[in-house]
Amino acid sequence: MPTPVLPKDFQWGFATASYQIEGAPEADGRGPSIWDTFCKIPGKIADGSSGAVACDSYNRTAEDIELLKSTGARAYRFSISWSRIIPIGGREDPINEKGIAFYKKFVDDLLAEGITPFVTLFHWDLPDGLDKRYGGLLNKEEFVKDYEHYARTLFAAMPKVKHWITFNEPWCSSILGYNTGLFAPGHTSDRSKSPVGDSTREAWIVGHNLLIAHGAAVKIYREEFKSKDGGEIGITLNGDATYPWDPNDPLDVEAAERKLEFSISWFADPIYFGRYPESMIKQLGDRLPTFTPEEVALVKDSNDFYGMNHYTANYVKHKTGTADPADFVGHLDMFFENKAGECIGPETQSVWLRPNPNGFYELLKWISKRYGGPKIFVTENGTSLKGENDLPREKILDDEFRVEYFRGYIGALADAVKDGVDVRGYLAWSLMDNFEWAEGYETRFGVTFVDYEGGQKRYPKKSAQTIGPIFEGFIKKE
Ligand code: GBH
Repeated sequence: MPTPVLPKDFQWGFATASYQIEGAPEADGRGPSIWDTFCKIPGKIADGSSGAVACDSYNRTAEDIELLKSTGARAYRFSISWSRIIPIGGREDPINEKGIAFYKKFVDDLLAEGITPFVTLFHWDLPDGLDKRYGGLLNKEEFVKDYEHYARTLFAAMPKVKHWITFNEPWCSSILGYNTGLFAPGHTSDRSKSPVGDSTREAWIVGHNLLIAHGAAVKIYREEFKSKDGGEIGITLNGDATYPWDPNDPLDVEAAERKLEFSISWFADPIYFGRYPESMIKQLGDRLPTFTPEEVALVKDSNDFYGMNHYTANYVKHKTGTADPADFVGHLDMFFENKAGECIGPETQSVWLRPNPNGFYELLKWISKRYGGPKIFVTENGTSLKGENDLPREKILDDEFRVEYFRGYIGALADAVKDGVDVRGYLAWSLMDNFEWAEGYETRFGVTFVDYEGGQKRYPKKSAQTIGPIFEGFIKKE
């Protein structure tokens, strides 16, 4: 029997993101996003696909809510497509009332079923108009003002939303969008992949701009909405756990810590302490932007909660010599095996993902300690399965590996709470199989199978029915 350690009102449920599930890119006046544009470039998406249809969720909100109800979920995290709200994107561009009406109704429908909405304002699908007009995320002056306007429009339209997330994984928007070029808009120094980009500089500028935009939106929410609407707002950061490759080598121990700083503290240190981590300043020098005093005032203390996305872990080995100017991990190597030859976890369909629940426990403790015990919502956690897409449907529905993943990770979460970490919610990734960005549809993360060949029909997998009972065992009854 599990010990009930989680608070009575613990918010557990599932997560998705607009471009990954909605489809309907031209419905009701939506404008194009940078992902619509990126998917059209040959070679960028593994199976040559796009989010043009995806799960067709724009036309199936009632079905998705039924799906949530069937799992017993208490909460649902989804993101809003900016270009449905403001098709071109800018503060002087026309607002699309139909887009607002769609999300307002969705929130009302969720609340009518007793499901708490967690709303992400930005999950990577920047209006293409802003990228074309002024360089999108690279342009601090314009982007911050446009994001403020977009955020304020939604805060005003949806007072019933009590949990706002400003940005999903700014690390990905910065590094994958502007260093490796794996994600839209695909900037990189590698001229065989992109005609534009400087991997040594742009990502750090974009990260800085996202931090300022986050701080600006939080200020607006706190000053204009919080007292009457009573909600809370924070940012969601990704971060994989780390272990030293050789625990007896102090340089590997240091590198494992540095890897966390380059992924998590890049954003969390400015938000909790008002400055970038020393390790980043040291390695990046003047390529890392500096905060003006006004920017520090905006960014410091701008989280009502810490949104944590977490999937996997790595063994980390220090590198010698000077860092490559395009390096973004902290001048180190990552492995799935340590010096003793121990394997971190079994293979999945995602090359970067190996289940390691203990890493989740360790990282929850690390975040809690470093940032003074913040209230944490785990806003994503989940896994793909090696070869899942090649199995017949009946086999896909029997996803024991994913069930085990959730059992391990939720158990680790409960242990961390028992040991003093303040976790208030958990949203599994994902409610259903969906467009897995550059991996297309070949990689599935859903607790629900989506039949892309059969009219996007949904079939719950075994894992859809197991998260609820696991949580109910850990949640206090009073
Ligand atoms: C999340 O990111 C996203 O928020 C979500 O949209 C997505 O569907 C889900 O994960 C599953 O992938 O290519 O070797 O450089 C997870 C964090 C961080 C995982 C970057 C992949 C890229 C490793 N991601 N990482 S690599």
